[in-house]
Amino acid sequence: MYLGERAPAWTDARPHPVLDDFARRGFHMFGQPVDPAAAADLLSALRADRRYDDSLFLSETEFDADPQYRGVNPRPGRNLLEQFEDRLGFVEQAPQIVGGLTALLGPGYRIMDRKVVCGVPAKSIPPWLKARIAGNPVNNLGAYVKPCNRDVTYFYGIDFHQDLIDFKEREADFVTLYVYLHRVTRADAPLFVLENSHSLGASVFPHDLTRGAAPDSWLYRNPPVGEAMTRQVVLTGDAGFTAVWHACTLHGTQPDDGDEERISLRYLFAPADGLRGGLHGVNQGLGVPLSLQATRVDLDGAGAAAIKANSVNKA
Ligand SMILES: O=C(O)CCC(=O)C(=O)O
Repeated sequence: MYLGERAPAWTDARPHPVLDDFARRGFHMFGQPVDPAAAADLLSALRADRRYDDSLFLSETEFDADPQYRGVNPRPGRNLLEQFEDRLGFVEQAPQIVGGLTALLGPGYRIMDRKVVCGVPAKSIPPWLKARIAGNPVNNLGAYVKPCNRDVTYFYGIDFHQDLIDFKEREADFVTLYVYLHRVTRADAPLFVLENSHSLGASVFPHDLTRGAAPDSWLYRNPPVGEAMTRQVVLTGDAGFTAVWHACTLHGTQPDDGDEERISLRYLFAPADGLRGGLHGVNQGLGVPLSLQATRVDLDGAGAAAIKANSVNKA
């Protein structure tokens, strides 16, 4: 049962930069990275576990014999990060992260999900697959990797979307935290975030985005709520760089053109049952709908892409 509307408010009288950023921008970049040495250690262990190359993938014949588009992401019991739970304190106990998440969600917030996300470089994608997925808005490659590799989420870019996309009928009461385990440059499929896009609330994917006249600007329309001119911010950073965003903030990635895969950690955090944190105040201030009956219209009945369109690749 969802208790959000009846939950008692937890308030911390002290302002916190993460709340100010959430209200104004819809995301926050932590000024202090999480421990880069611990990030590098975890990265080495993850890279020792497998090769992030074309050996990840099914052959075209194997895929066509039984295409599976759903249930191909990590889940409890099939999640590579479960092997490394005792090495995640550098993120989960980092004072700046605990402070920011407590300001947003209140004390006792919980992990809804945590997993490894890999941006697969172009050279690792088999040619048959590259041809099939060209121009798709969501290139989550879970359908095409061998079942034993589905303990990680693999992307070859994903168009601007809200993380609410995976949660129909749920309010945007949770946040996403993203941690880079190594240096991420413009060539390594960094996250593109559209500043202030959360202000139009919940919106069905794919989104109505047109390039603006100003560099890096996008006109974002979400009728009947309204429209906003937003600015794209590219999240490049060193090992340990961490950012957190609102579930209605549009973000995406381009295909990885770098020589190496990008390996990151992705968390979802929610308030403890019955509590509301500063995010609730931010959401009240937005004054727009924050949940959807249906979150996307880009898939066919089997879960395969039914449209070819992509904005972030034009960014
Ligand atoms: O890491 C990526 O390439 C995209 C990740 C993303 O946007 C997401 O997981 O919501």
